[in-house]
Amino acid sequence: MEWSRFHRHKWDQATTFAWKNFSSAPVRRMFSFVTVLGRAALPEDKLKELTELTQEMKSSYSAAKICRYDPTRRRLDNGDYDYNADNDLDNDIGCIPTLSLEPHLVQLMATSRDPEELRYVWRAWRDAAGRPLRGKYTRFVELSNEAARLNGFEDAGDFWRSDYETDDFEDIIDGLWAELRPLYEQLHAYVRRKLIEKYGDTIVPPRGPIPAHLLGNMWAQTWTHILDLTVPYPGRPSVDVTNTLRRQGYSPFDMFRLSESFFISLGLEPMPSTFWQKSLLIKPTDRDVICHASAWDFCNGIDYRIKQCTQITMEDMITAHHEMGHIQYDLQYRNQPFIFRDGANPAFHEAVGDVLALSAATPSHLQEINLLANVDESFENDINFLFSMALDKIAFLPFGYLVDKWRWEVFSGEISESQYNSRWWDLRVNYQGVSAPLLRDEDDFDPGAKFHIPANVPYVRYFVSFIVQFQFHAELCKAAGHSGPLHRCNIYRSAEAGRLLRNVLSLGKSRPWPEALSVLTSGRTNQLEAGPILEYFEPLMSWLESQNKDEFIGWQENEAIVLGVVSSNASVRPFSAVIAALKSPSRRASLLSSTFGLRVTDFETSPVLWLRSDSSKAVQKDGMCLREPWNVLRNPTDFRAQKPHTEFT
Ligand code: KAW
Ligand code: ZN
Repeated sequence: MEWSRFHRHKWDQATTFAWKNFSSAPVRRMFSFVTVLGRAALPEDKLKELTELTQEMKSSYSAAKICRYDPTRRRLDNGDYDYNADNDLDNDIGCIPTLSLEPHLVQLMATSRDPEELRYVWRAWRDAAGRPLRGKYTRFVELSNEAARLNGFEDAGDFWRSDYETDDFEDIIDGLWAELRPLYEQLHAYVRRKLIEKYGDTIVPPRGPIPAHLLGNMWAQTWTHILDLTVPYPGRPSVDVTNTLRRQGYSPFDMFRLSESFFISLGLEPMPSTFWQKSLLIKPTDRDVICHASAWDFCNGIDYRIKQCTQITMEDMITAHHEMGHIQYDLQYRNQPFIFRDGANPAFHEAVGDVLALSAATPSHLQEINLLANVDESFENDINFLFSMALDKIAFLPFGYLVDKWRWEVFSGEISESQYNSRWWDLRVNYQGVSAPLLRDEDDFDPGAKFHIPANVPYVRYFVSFIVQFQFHAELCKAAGHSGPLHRCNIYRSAEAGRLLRNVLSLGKSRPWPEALSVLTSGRTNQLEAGPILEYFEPLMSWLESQNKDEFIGWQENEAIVLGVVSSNASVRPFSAVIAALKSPSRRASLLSSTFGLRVTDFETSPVLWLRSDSSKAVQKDGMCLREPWNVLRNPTDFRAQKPHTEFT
């Protein structure tokens, strides 16, 4: 509130000038930033409401906890977890939710290979973190739009996109995704096959989207934690150094020191002493904190901090580099005028630490710092390394894109409140090729179960970052005199690479980002380009294509495998028709024996259906015709409006 008042005061002063006619371009640029008020444009009462709303959503998300999975209880006859009973039972036995996202659920999603347990955790997290936010989010959207419109933008999405200072931003990223999608589809098809080998084709559909709970991550956004299930050439030294870090007794501070040493090796800034005194690098045990990693610039030239509930894992070591990249950028532009102390665009800020991590994670560097035994530069080792990088960098892309695609459409009104969740899943299926492992409906609010939605942090920055960081990598490698394939480049100790990086970062936001790209590339380009990331992964792309020769590439939505939970008052067709059939023992038997994907146990006691739908294959059996496109089942609120698709004759 204090900041908003100050900002409004500065705005009052700035708008008295006819600044658009000023001759100095940097001064015009300064004015163009100061004269956008953001949410401070709202009247006092609404500003307060919006601020409190955001705070509440963030706290609610951060305090969310779930109960432990108990495989000995609450199971149905067929072994499935009994979702309908769990709330009642929770009350009966007084379960106290104790598991928080970081570290418990992150670790569970990463390491559990029990699909029942994974599905329980996946759902319980969304019940605890997403659902309660739905109402608040609706109001939040209204107020955010109101603020954006007071600033002359069409809506809050339009306002966010203005950070990128270009009119065709959506077309640009759409084009980048189109270039990268073939690589994603190859990775997707290969991973799907490996998951079928592990879990079977009754859980993972050979031509369908991958169930979202099996990819090692709560949001299926990066897939590095299923490397063990998918590694191209098993039996070689793992490029995941988690165990080595633990064996060598690394502490969170050691991991940040390690990251710092990489920055210093390039001739960049060490962390100031206050950083080491005031950062919070270990999760406190005496209170709830927002564990999602963040980096803070207190704008006084001395105080810079990171907050991260650091675990000793390779993933968190990479995150340490990522967060320290934010601080390094802050340090590099600290001598700019206040208004220019920011990234050239939000994606640049996200990219800095990742650029270093691209070198730091190479097998040759890990050897150099004693985290990996000798690895020869064989084809197989290269593919293993590239594959593990792809589980991070390529798997992430569609998620990085769709989160804000969803928000832009919510802000513009294209997605109404009654479609929040179904449209989220449309995007998840279409872009990522992942499906909800069980039915979702419009009481759920699955976007809210991802930090950046309640915390109101724009997300497309990560998509752009994941592309532009490879442009950085390629240029810094050139500066460092690297020759050979891009994925083997390690810029450690290169003063030349450090100098080039410093030149770009120290500009802050004083010039439009295309100029910063121009500095980076010595004038070769001022645009976002997919070329370098494609070049980096080229050997993997060829390998995946050869592995996937006989594979179905892509996914058909109606092949998804979904666990449907049918409530007993399902009076609506098509479920009512299914239920009627299930209540008749003879019909039930025929359904049970069917191979086309409807599996049920005793319906009277366990109203749970396994549905594998396929509208292209209408099933005729014992006089029954069952036709059930998955998109009808996925969203019960949807199908109420539609003509029933299921016929029992
Ligand atoms: C990701 C990014 C890099 C490497 C691996 C990754 N895996 C997934 C991601 C994307 C994303 C995620 O977790 O979904 N990563 C983050 O959210 C890292 C956190 C952050 O460093 O980006 C942080 C988010 C944040 C913003 C505002 C308040 C609280 C948290 N951003 C910053 O701290 C930050 C600091 C300075 C300038 C801009 C942003
Ligand atoms: Zn970040």
